[in-house]
Amino acid sequence: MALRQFAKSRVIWVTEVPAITTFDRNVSAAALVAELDSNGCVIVERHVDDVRMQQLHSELQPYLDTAPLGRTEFAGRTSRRRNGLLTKSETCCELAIDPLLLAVCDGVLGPNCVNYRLHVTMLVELMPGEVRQEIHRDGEIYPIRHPAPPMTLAAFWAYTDFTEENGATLIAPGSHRWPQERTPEAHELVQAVMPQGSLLMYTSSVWHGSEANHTDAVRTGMGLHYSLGWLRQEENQVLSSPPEVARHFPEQLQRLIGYDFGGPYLGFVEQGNPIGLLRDGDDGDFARTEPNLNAQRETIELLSLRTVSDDD
Ligand SMILES: O=C(O)CCC(=O)C(=O)O
Repeated sequence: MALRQFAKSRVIWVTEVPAITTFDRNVSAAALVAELDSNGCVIVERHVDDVRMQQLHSELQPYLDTAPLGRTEFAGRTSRRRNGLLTKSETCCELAIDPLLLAVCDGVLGPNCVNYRLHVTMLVELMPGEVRQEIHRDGEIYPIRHPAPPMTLAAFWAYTDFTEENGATLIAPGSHRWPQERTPEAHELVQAVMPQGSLLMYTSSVWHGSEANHTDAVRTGMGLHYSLGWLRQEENQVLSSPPEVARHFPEQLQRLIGYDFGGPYLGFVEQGNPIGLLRDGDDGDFARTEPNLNAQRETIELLSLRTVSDDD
């Protein structure tokens, strides 16, 4: 609610209509970071062209067509899902290191970690008749009260068109600033309606979930989400892409999935930096961290977690 004064004697309350701001593909990373900070969510329309989307479909669709139906209410009993997308699609590997997206990660996650990670890769296909998903916050997987600084950045790509009727994701704009206990009312949820190739982004405290699919066609989204480098990733990326697979990825992607330190000392293997596992004849320097990581860590403001005794 916002207080608006139109004349000295006349004060009325106006309900702000929640909305997701949509930009075209020429938008700057800075504008997206600012929008995510103020509204918690944003759309870049048609970020990827039809040719690239066709390529993505030809690589991934066979896996989706053979996926089992979901076995929980959350996964959707009339939905099909696939994970481990990097091993299934070269185009997906390219999108995971999309320069605009990583520049947004720099701005959103960068202030709270020295390295961020690829958190999860997923295809979510809502089949005709699927019902509304439980509205949730992605940050719920960590035992941290909301609102919290962004722990994850969801990049949810429209693999098909997202329409009101076919189950476009429901989002509560601005909910990244709501207290832990506040859940969205019906009028606070809006759908991320967007054409194929568009990119919806939202941060970890934002309430969201898929809407019901009332059409005869599927609605498919592709999630490539990112997380702070010192948090456990949702999908075990290095088991999903073991060294013999990951050695064929671009180095930036290798590091992003976990073949790198996640911060000073975080994630070393015996010879030091795990990137060495992907290089022939690299037996490393046995360093358990890198001086630049220690220096970068010093520049990051400390987060404080509330404890029960803080409430006393
Ligand atoms: O499919 C969607 O629109 C959202 C899915 C989602 O948020 C999830 O499964 O965690």
